[in-house]
Amino acid sequence: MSGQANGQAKTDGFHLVLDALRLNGVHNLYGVAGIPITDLLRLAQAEGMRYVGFRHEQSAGNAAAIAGFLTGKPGVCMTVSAPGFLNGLVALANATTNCFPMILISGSSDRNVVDLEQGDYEEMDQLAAARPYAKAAYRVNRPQDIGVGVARAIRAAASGRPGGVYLDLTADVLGSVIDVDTAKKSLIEVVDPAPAQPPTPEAVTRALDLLASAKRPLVLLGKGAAYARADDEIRTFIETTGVPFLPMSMAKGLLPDNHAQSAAAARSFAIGQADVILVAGARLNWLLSHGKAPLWSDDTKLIQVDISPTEMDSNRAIAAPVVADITSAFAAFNAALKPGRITPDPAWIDEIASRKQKNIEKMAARLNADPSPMNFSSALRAVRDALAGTPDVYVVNEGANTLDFGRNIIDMSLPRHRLDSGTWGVMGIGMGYAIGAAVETGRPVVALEGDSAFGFSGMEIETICRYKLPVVTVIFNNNGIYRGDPSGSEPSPTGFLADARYERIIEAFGGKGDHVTDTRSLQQAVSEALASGKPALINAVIDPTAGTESGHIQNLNPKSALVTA
Ligand code: ADP
Ligand code: TZD
Ligand code: MG
Repeated sequence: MSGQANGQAKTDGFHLVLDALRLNGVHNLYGVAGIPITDLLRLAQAEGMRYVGFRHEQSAGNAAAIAGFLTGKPGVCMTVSAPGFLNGLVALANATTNCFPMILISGSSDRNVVDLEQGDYEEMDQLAAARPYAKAAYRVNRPQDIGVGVARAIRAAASGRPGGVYLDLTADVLGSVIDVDTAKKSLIEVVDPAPAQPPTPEAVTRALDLLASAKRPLVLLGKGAAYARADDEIRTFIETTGVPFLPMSMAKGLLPDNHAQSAAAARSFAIGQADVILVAGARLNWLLSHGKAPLWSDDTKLIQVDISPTEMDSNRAIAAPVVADITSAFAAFNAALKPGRITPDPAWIDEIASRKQKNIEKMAARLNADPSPMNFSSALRAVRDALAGTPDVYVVNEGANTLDFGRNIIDMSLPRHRLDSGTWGVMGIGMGYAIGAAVETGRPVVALEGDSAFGFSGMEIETICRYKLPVVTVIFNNNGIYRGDPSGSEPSPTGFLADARYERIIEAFGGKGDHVTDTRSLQQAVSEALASGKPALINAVIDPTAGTESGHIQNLNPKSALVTA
């Protein structure tokens, strides 16, 4: 705390905000500097906090959001007023959509001017703008309320279903001076910010009874299960019961993808034919076809474990709802399991195994081909081989084909190591997630980026080089969104400049750039870049005709009988 005035020890809003955050275990900040937060960020650094400065608030916000997913504590992003806030708001909304705990703190202009719309510098009613896109939104109007504001933001972000919280700090509050004694008393150390929510015994019995009645049971794990850090409880349950499991994209690695009970290579068959499915930490949204035909059978009975009570029955009937946190729920399941009570029919296990085998063989033929130019399968096989033996590398993945092929080809063996476009299928998370993961974990990150996807946050390559982060970005360069244009044609809505030399972007900032056209060079470039621990960007040239429109979700494009193009 700072200075003296009139013989009394004084502090100010700047100091108090940082004191409140540190008291609650926040030591990393992500953001972009400017009025009115520049001094706040300088002070944070001076006081030993880690501040990572970005080129665009959306990436800073994405870094904070993924920090939340990776640590289980809200990640914090700081922005300037109006436009900086709005840039960060996309990331806040994305965090809320994905159930990641995050706090967006923005400085705001003087209330007396903003509220009368008198045209202040960067004027905007940020609180009102944030509210529809955040789990909660608060404004601090007096320095003695900073402690409460931060405490409320932390609780709202982390408890129950996690999400993004907006905290508005007026320029006035930041600059206000108050007594150290008053300030100290106003701070709150949040006790138990994400309290356990154990299931009721009835819910546990109902769920296990239903699972025990099943011949063809299946467990479906979502990123909420990964977030819950119930790694041991889930693994024990699955291995004790012998029930096959399927991970959603960001739940990959909760159990290793090469686990004998993984049904991932027989996904449609397993979902379609199961008689009871236990869904844990996954919503039955578009990513799961809303739990409806043709992927799902109407006869399948569902158990759902989720911390949010209103998730139950949201898309189809849930026969056995278990409203609880996943760690408590699986601990309760394990405690109540009687040996031999839940036993999948051996024919079911055999059927899944033989489907898996067939699909793996089919995929192997595609993976082993070595076309020139490379396609998505061959290039991702090269990346997979480069990653083999280094399970503790974080994988960030966005794009359309790059994402869909990447999810299937790159196996994960550790939980919370795959970070991707998530619930919105959003582009632009790549560099922010990569930076957040590198900063929070200190581990290497490989970002597998469609050339379009990369463009949304590509300037953050400078950030990666500035902080010397071990991030290896691989651009799957097929000259466009889904595909490239034929040479000589006018640029189409999806086509980009042919043969763009993305690797030169990182060279401008002193990083290592590579331009590769074959699988052997790609594998070698990824291996070397990871071993160096230094920023690298590999421009992998992919056949511009290799991708399909919209990747695996072409069916979601609206169709009209009148449009034939
Ligand atoms: P995916 O995209 O992997 O299918 P979703 O993001 O759709 O996963 O679903 C995550 C779900 O997990 C949300 O419904 C959320 O409420 C739930 N969830 C998050 N954390 C926990 C937790 N600790 N315990 C139980 N459920 C949780
Ligand atoms: N804008 C935002 C923020 N998110 C989006 N998902 C889109 C636009 C639409 N979109 C997709 O859904 S995928 C994609 C866009 C623009 C890019 C696909 O091209 P890519 O990947 O180069 O990243 P592939 O490998 O060429 O398919
Ligand atoms: Mg592309």
